[in-house]
Amino acid sequence: MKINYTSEVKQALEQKRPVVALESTIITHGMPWPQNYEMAQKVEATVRENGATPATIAVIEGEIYVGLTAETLEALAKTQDALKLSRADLAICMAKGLTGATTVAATMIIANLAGISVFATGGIGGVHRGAELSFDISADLQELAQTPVSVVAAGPKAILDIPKTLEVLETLGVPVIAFGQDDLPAFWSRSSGLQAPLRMDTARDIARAHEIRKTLGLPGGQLIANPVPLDKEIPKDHIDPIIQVALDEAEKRNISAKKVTPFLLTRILELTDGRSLDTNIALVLNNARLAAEIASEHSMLGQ
Ligand code: PSU
Ligand code: MN
Repeated sequence: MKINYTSEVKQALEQKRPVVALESTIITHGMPWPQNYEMAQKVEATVRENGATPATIAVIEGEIYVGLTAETLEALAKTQDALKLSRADLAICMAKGLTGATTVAATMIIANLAGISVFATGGIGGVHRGAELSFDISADLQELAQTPVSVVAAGPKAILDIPKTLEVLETLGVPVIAFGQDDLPAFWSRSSGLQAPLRMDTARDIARAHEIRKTLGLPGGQLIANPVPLDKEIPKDHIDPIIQVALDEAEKRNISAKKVTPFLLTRILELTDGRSLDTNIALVLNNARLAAEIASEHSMLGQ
């Protein structure tokens, strides 16, 4: 499999220095231009400031890229028609020579191929509200069950059914680890009102647990739920009614499948006058910081 690496990422991997994978759907489908490009650059800078090399992952004209140049990143951020690639779409996009942004699931697959153990994003996909009728459960959950990458997110997105998402992750044997607190964070809010199944307080323990899972022969990764910084959080009772308005609209307009998450994120941004975007950016940067620390611990463990 041909993978295009930036020289920076290639060198870091060869020298077993810390590398953090970053997804691209958050750029193309999660935020508007130009904030998406500014966010992507800031995330890469944050990873570097914290001692690791950033590797933003995407498919450009049918080829896999692990690490993007500033020009490619800018072009991708401006693209209107990039595909949203999950596990099911990756090979088809490549066979057709098309350009696509990778979701959490597809980014994990490529990170693993490239030998990268740690990945930072905003929020993962999960079980959608009303899934008992729509059957809408993100492929991100299955991926966490089978691909050995630790994903640092701010918890499942609050637009989801969080209790059901936790149940599915438990069934799939995925460790859901709150970082530094007992409560499970819920993306824009520091707490979902639910206790997280597991808690860890140091990057070192997270890296060690990842390696121990491998030694035990357990497939799959870990979900690290890192709470958004306090000064940027939107408390649960403030965001919940706004989410409800967006969900009602999505239902009325028959938004389904891949379009649901981008539609809800865009509507919530509008309904909060941009505050949700501010919070989204802050939490991604916070996750990039923790992911860089975890990646550094992996390097020290000699992995
Ligand atoms: N986190 C964000 N913004 C996003 C996403 C995550 O802050 O846009 C994307 C991720 O790529 C995730 C995807 O994998 O949404 C989930 O989409 P779906 O619910 O359709 O599986
Ligand atoms: Mn879905």
